Amino acid sequence: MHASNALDPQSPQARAIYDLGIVATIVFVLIFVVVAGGIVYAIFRFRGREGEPEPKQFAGNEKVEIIWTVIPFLIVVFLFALTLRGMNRADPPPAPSPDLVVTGHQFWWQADYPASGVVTANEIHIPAGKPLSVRLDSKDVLHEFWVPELARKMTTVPGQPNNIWIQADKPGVYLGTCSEFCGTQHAWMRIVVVAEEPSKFEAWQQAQLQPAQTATSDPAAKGLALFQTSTCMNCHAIRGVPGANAIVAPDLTHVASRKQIGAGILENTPANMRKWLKNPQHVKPGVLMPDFNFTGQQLDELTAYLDTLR
Ligand code: HEC
Ligand SMILES: [Cu+2]
Repeated sequence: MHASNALDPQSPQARAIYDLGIVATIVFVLIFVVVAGGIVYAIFRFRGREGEPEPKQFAGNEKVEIIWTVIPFLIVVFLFALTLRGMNRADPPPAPSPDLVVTGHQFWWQADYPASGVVTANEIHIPAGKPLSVRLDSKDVLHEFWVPELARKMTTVPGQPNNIWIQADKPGVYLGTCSEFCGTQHAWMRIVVVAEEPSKFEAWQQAQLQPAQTATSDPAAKGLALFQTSTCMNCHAIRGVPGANAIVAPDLTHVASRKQIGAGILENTPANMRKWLKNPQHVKPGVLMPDFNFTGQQLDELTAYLDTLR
């Protein structure tokens, strides 16, 4: 996983935006050079010199005025046409039903795959080479979904879904982020996009569809009991655990299969999971998950249980 780079497009959609940006930049630089160059030339060529007569004075020049109206007009028309083409490539109309629904929450992303029924958080998998129609929504405030290498950025508006297309030319891991200030932990609202071969993607979907296995031996079984009795179920779902179906917070059915905890703030290791459970407010101040003051033993049990959710 590397830092995201808007200047390194990895999909036809992102490339359309990048190409438009490059052409526009070239045009702007040329205009700057011509205008600034003309000024600099005139300053030196026509500077007042000792003993020289006053230059000829005149007002209005039809020829020059037509030229400096027509040329900028043509430039604007040219950029307008390129922009329309770019918009058409980067942002075609959405599919009738989305392949993926991404919902912003303070401060994490929910991901639903309507066709298969997969529900996950903060890490989406996509088949490489295939464009996916993504519907973007929000549960609370405005967020903005942006994976610079794969797609345009798009605001998520509560109750007013927007759509984008996302695609990756080749397998890889791409990083995205919330790019509209949405509260204290806005900067830690990352999304990981894992693009993989279609067969691997299919296998991932099948694995995600499995309900969680019930922990039967300690300490994980004790951890499961703690999960069921510590109000976790008010916010989190774990398919396979009776009553655990809230979606106020990330679905934990396969939390151990994800790369990160807390939308990017920690790498997902058992040690970091324990740290998170010990004190989420310390790890991610202002996060919408309370501290529980668990004992060391309880933390070990919960960590052991969550580690079974692969
Ligand atoms: C009041 C709601 C609430 C309760 C209760 C709650 N959580 Fe959370 N939890 C959240 C939210 C919100 C997040 C996402 C935080 C973020 O990334 O901004 C979260 C994140 C997590 C994560 C990280 C998931 C991920 O994919 O990054 C784990 C693990 C977790 N909670 C476990 C628990 C456990 C175990 C309990 C019970 C002891 C619990 N939570 C109780 C709201 C809650
Ligand atoms: Cu946000």
